Amino acid sequence: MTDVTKGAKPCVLLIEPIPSWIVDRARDVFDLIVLPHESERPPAFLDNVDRIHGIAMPGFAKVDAAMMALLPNLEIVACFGVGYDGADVGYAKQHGIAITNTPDVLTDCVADLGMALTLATLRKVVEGDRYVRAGRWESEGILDLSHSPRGRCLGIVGLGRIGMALAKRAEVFGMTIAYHNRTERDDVAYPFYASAAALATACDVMALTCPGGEATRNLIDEEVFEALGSNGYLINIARGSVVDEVALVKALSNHTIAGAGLDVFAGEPSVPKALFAMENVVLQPHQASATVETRTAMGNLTIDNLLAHFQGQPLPNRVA
Ligand code: NAP
Ligand code: 8YV
Repeated sequence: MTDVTKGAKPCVLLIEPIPSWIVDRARDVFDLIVLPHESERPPAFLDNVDRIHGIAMPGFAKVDAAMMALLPNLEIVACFGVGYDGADVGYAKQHGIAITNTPDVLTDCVADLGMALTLATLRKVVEGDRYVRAGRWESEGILDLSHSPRGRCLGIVGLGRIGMALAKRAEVFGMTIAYHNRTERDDVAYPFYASAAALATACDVMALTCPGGEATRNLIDEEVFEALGSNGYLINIARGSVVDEVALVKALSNHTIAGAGLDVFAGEPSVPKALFAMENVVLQPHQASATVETRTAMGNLTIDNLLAHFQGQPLPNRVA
């Protein structure tokens, strides 16, 4: 392990985008190599692979086995995000590479966007904005009526930190809560459903707040959309990979479901073009945690995890 107490700054590869003031703070304490994108291989990276002991990466970046294998002295991958599905956990475990993340500090902001998407979708907030800007209010009269969240059931897939924070917000807006996890919780009274399809049958709005990765890939599929039904809505603030996107586009086009609020997509930043023309869909550029306050806290936690590692201290947020 590189020992920072002996003077030399440990060499860390930082994959962008990470806010500039966090990069500046990282530069103060690490010998920093900045990679504009995980797929790039500039000489500044390739000529220094032996020196790199740590990686700081956005939660949605891909640090796969091939990337880690390039770095013979890699000791730690610190994710700038709570989701770490972009890092190859199996390879890291096999090679004694630690993985850390940034839980808790982003929970409120992500839940806020989940609630904002729920309201925007049901209450036609973005559609209404487009309607006014296009002069249609004046030329066509009032917008079609929207729907109240009050009295509707929010079905949460992944009732963890963010799911719970979203549940609390939804209750303030008069919604009831149900959920699906792999394991039933013994500390909440919300009804539990053993599958996503069973939850979809019972709820009006389904919100996704579970991790991405192979275990949840395409968990929300055609069967779930059929069960959610023509008055049902999907809100995704988890990962694009959790949803079968082809089935989603079909369900929205055929009105199998009523609408969707989406912050995340399977092939980000590419978004299925068919969604662009749909009035009943609200789209966001994976920005649920993207406030100055939260991204600063996430950046500081990412650096704290790296520093703890290089100082031989216990890691605050080790996940593998
Ligand atoms: P968390 O506290 O670990 O909660 C995850 C929940 O998902 C747990 O309740 C877990 O319960 C459930 N879960 C795990 N695997 C599951 C599966 N295969 N099927 C069904 N449920 C499953 O994590 P968190 O801090 O709330 O974060 C959740 C996720 O939100 C992250 O992993 C990330 O992908 C996403 N996120 C997105 C953004 C964004 O910008 N849009 C920002 C932050 C986080 P069980 O273990 O009992 O299954
Ligand atoms: C960020 C996220 O968008 O925490 C996560 O899992 O997806 C988000 O907070 C991302 O990690 C920023 O790098």
